[in-house]
Amino acid sequence: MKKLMITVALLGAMFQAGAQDAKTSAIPLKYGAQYTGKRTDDAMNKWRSNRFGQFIHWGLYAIPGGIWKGKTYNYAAEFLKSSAHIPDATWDSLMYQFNPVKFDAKEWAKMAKRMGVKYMTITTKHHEGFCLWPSRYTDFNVSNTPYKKDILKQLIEAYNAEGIDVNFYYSVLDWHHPDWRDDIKTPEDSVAFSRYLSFAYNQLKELATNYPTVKAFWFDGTWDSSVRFNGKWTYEVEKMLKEVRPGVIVNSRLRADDYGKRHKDSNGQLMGDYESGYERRLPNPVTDIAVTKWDWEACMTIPENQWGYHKDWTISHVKSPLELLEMLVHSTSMGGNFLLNFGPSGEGTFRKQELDIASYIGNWMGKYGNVIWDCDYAGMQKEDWGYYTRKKGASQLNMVVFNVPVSGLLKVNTPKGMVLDKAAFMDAAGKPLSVEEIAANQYLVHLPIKLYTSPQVIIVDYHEGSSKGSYQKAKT
Ligand code: FHN
Repeated sequence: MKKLMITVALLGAMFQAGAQDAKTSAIPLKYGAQYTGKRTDDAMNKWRSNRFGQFIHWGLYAIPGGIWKGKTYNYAAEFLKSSAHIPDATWDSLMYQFNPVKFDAKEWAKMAKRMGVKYMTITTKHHEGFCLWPSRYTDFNVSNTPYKKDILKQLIEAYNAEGIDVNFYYSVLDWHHPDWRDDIKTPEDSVAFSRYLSFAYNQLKELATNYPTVKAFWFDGTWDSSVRFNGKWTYEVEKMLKEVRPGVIVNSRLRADDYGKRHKDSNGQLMGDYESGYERRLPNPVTDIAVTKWDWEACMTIPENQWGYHKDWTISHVKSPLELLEMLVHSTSMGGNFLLNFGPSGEGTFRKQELDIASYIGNWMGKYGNVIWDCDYAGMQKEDWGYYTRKKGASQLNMVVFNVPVSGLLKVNTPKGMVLDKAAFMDAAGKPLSVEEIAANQYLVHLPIKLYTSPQVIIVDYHEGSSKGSYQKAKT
């Protein structure tokens, strides 16, 4: 019934909008996008310049690690409670086993620093409802485990000490809380869910207040109709967070507008400070190029779909360091951030594949991180050999080459007015590569013919001007 009423209201609003002056054909919204375009304040500029982040999914689900009573469940390990149909009380009792004796926040932060990430997003509370901080609003938190200590406090101190920003993931979906509802079917549902929304609001205010260096909130678990049709609550949460923590950044998964639209409101405007719908996928460099108009972030698992720790990674493809590095470069080349997920074990350790990936990417970032950090979409079409990035305001173009053609010739199609002057490998600046203009706004960069076993970075100097040669257009 509610959805029918909303549909009628939306149709009415659209009709009304149609009757309005063509220039303001927007549907009137109380809880739609608060602004259009990109934020340009210091906090958002820093978030954008970070480019590379570490996602960490850690909770009680790390203890069973996808296996229950000897049976392996192939679905995402953080969903084991539902995959294995585990009763609430049984699952909640895992709290009394949570004692990550090998957890060392400083070691985690040092690994992250070496990997080249500039921010880390930690699951403060995932769908299971267990809190990694001593929340005063629920006993289902780390202070009531054998471990006792505040995980968030240790992580924030350790990562901030390494110069890495910390953001909070928060799942609105909460399987543990008795007042959670995925849909409002009865007046009792409505009363209970209102209590739940107050609980979640208070927890979020607690997080924003007690951890003052938090830089962003990463909302999840907001897809159910109970949240979607509570646009007012989502609006009030974002408003509160930005009052408690001025400059704080909120992803697009929180807000819902007056009609239950998420990410983009009923007028197609992005809600939240960046688009966070790219999950285990990246925008297409051609068909999704519009994404460069706003800030966005892609989050990525190392296996096909494991966010929390799963004991058995043989059940799906495990992405190689090179695959993940290319995703990072791809994201930067389209003006987005790349958030790579790690799922520590119940003891607080990372598996060998995660450590190897961190080490490989870290070695590359140690040499070439300046073509990622503080870099953006270069405004040029994607080439077959790889990706362009460009530091804001610089008159240099970065070419990150993953696929060297057998010819050794890298074609560069420049926008009108860009003239290439010289090019050289980033780590061989003194040995220029040959740059040949072959047509209007078309060049070839000549590479030595040899086997390349890692992504090559070429820095190109250019100036504003027009092509030297005069090229006859074909008469067809
Ligand atoms: O269900 C969650 C999942 O466990 C994980 O947290 C991802 C991360 O983006 N979000 C949801 C699935 O879309």
